[in-house]
Amino acid sequence: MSTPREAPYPFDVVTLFEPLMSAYLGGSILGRAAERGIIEVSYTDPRDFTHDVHRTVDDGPFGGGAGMVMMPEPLASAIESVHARRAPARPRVILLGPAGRVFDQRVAAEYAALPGGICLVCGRYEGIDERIAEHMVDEELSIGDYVLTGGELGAMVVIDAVSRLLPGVLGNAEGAHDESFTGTPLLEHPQYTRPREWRGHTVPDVLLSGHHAAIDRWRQDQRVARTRARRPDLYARWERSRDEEEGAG
Ligand code: 21W
Repeated sequence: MSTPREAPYPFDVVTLFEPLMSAYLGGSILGRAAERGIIEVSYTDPRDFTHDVHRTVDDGPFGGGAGMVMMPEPLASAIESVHARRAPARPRVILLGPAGRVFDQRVAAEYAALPGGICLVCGRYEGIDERIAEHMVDEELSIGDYVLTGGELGAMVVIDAVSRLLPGVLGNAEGAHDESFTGTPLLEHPQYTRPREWRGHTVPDVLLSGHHAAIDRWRQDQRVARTRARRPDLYARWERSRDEEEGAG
């Protein structure tokens, strides 16, 4: 998965809305991971790099049109201050935006393995000046085909998905090992807990049988059937990788 590290995994976030993000990321499992020194999330506000009394970070678009565009200089200075603070490490600079490569579990694993961590740049308003994307950013990343009001939710999605891949973030050492989208891309089997009968609905008998081989077989059948029914795209990928394995072996 990812190599063990002695220093915390460094996340940097360039955002106008630190309170919004730290309220979420400071709680729950990620807050505990930060307290335990497994991750470190630092925030940089482009507004701190303005020089006018209004601390202006946006302006209307050249060529006309509705909405505001984030100006290049405050963003550039914010990104440069991250590099200065992290040097000699070189975090990958990732711009969150709807036109980027689409985030998935493979991208999360790729980021988790980066020794220098990642710097997530969030835009607000109608986006940012294109020259930042061209000259200050290593790659652009989308979290899916829908339109948000800014990059902060995207950055939080990335931090959450990357963090849970780091050793020690989840309770057990095995952690994220056996789940959907890692290894064979199948969905998970259904799971049940007590009571055995809830409002007249029972738990599948095989799960109460104590027959572990039968349980494993049932779970695998469920994963295949559910993936075929709900995610034909993933099912096709799984069939291909299975056929390739058979061809090679
Ligand atoms: C929405 C930024 C629309 C830019 C004409 C030319 C981050 C996001 C975002 C946003 C535009 C992500 C324009 C999936 C998302 C994000 C705000 C483009 C400007 N008009 N993943 N250019 N979807 N969204 N419009 O929206 O920042 S990750």
